[in-house]
Amino acid sequence: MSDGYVWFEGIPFPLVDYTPEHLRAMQNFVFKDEDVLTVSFPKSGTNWLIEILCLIYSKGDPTWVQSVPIWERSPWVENTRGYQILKDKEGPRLITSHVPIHLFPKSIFKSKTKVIYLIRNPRDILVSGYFFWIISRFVKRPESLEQYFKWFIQGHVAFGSWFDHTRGWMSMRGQENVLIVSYEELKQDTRSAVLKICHFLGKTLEPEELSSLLTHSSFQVMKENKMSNYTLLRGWLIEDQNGSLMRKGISGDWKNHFTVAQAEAFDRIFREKMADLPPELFPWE
Ligand code: PPS
Repeated sequence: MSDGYVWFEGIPFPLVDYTPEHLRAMQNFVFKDEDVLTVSFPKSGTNWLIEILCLIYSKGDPTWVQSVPIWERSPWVENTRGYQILKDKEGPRLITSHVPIHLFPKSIFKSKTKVIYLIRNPRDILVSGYFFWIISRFVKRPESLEQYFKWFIQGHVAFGSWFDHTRGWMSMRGQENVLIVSYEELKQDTRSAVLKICHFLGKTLEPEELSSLLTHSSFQVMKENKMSNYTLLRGWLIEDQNGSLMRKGISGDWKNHFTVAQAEAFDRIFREKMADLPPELFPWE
């Protein structure tokens, strides 16, 4: 442990619930064909997607999302608590991860596990991360957005470089068991994005089930749901007594926080690092 992170294979991980020993053991986790894996870089809207998946599996019935903490419904394979839950779980499992592809359990590449990779404008991820880490206790806390901007560009933030993470997981696009979903499409037309996810999972919802799903996964309802908004972790992982995962829930908030110079620098770096990927993969301005 050093520098406000647990380092493993050159990647910074959060301090709480992560150890190098566990991260090494996690690499032998065995995925089953019937599992559904959500993968994302932190602050991409992961918990929103988990809530949607839970409501697809409960056919819009909110009982599950209102009674079980979100991190137990779709545990993170890379943290010790999540792993404990997952290893004893029978039947199809919802599983979550932020781990970069090169450190991920290799069993994923041999299984038919359905993988959803969630992307979001990295500028919004940066801003969302900054405002969350300054109220949290489990990753290195930045002193200013300017400082966090530099760390983010260097990849010295939890789970490493967004650019490497995205390039790595995007290499699986086009495979039958892989779906790419963006925060922006979820925001723009949640219903259509949910139907796309249902189709990928081979699930159907009756109109009233879909309508209930849309209500219970909305920002306002999730913000009030203590099983999903992380307020249960206040005093432990979240220091601020008013702190919540649910901050603004919008696209484009970076425009309220980046200076013109930062916006230009980010554009330049994005172009350099992502030049060989088709621009249509990234549906944001
Ligand atoms: S984490 O801690 O990495 O798992 O965070 P993650 O869940 O990936 O991302 C948190 C951001 O997602 C927003 N969010 C939502 N937006 C819209 N609708 C819904 N229902 C929703 N649920 C979560 C949350 O507000 C964080 O984004 P910001 O920009 O900070 O508001």
